[in-house]
Amino acid sequence: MARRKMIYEGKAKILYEGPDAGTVIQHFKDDATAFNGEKKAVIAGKGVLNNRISAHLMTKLESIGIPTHFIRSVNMREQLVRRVEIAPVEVVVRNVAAGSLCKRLGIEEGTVLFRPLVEFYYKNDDLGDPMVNEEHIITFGWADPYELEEMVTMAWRINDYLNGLFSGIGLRLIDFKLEFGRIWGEHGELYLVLADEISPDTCRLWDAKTGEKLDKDRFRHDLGDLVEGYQYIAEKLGLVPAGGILQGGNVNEQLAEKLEQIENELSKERRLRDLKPGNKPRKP
Ligand code: AIR
Ligand code: ASP
Repeated sequence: MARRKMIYEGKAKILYEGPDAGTVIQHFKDDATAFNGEKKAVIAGKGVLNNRISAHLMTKLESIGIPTHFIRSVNMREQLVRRVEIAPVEVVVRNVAAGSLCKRLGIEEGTVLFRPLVEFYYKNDDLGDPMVNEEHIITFGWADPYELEEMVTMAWRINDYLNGLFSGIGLRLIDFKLEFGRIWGEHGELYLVLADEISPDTCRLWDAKTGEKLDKDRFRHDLGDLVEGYQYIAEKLGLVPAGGILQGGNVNEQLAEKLEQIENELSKERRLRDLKPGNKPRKP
């Protein structure tokens, strides 16, 4: 393959220039980090599973009218996405208390919140992604009031939809983090789309019956094999066959490529789709 130009390397993903203007290849690494990069490991299979899970969830969300950056899967570790400018705001939605909410406010882990809680964090590694409120976001221009409103509206819809999807397969969606990106249209209009990834790296998912934690908390708090948890989620979503895609600790590449082909067959006509009309274009 011709040398590709790298645009950005993050903790868990690399972005390369895509084949067409306005596109990017999003590559999922096997690297796992936690606590702002303090804890690190390379975990075989993580990238492949996150790529598949995120592609699937983005496609589902697109089908209910959430505009996303996702275009199509390229191979077992990579997907073609639209090039966006990421807003430096992480939107977290919580249904059940866990993680930093418990730490910060002394709430018992597992407490069901009487309504979903939306929080904002300033995306800045040097500062450790501090929690901020709407006033900070608007004062410092990280997003404008219209964008913020759109982000929250989308976050609520995504939460409703994903809650249903996961509860239907015996999983509880505890919380998750979203990132949004801006795309400029031909006439200078601005669109906001869901970007980054939705995967067990960015969601907490517990088994509904046993309460077992299946997400990245396994790595953060040494709760068990990370890939086993991710594979279980992918299996429940119908994305990998029972037994998973690992063979003796390594990815069964032949099987993974075959699954990718099937997925792309299904989405052959899913090329550069039009941006969703529900996402009102407006002047920046
Ligand atoms: N998250 C936040 N920053 C990075 C990530 N991945 C996700 C976590 C968790 C949710 O946001 O994976 O699902 C809330 O995280 P926390 O640490 O604030 O409790
Ligand atoms: N991915 C982030 C980090 O490396 C946060 C996390 O998921 O814990 O610190």
